[in-house]
Amino acid sequence: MLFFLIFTTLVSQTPGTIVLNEVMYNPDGSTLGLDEHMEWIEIYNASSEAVNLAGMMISDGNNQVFLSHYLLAPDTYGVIPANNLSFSAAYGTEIRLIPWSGEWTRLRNSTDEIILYSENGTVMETLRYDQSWGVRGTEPSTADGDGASLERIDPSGPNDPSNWQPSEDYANPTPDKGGDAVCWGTPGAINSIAD
Ligand SMILES: [Ca+2]
Ligand SMILES: [Ca+2]
Ligand SMILES: [Ca+2]
Repeated sequence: MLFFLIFTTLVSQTPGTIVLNEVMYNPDGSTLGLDEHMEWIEIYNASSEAVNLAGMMISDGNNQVFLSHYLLAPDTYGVIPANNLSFSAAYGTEIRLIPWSGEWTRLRNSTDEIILYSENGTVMETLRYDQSWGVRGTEPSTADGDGASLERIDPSGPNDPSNWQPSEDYANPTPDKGGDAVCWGTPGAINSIAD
């Protein structure tokens, strides 16, 4: 078991193995809740073996979120929520949540940076999202406070608006109390716009 853990840690935390895959930077306040409670980040293990997340870190250059020991299986999605209780109350308790410590890297509703570090401090990737990602014509992006998350289309593709777009699960809406369609992204599951 010890050998297994060391092995997976040493060989797997290289760029492209664990990737940023979905971001809820501006949750719909009327159906989901406040940003400080309801933001979340989804990561994906794109490699062919389990990866121990211990020591990995997510930062925006200010706050630091340290991932705790967790073996993320290959081809599996894990969610890092701003607040576990709020997340589970909204999405249920079946979704894989990654334990973490530190201070939540508040995701600005305009533009912000999300940097993923390996356990030895190597930058694995940087996502610099913008509220303009997903804008169609004069309509604001549905990821910018209208319920959708920002999803990565191809986990191995670039971190730019060609590869990140609002989630599109409006086709199977769960209505809110007022009967309006609600789409809160796909935390813990394959993205709705995945290739
Ligand atoms: Ca936010
Ligand atoms: Ca921030
Ligand atoms: Ca997802």
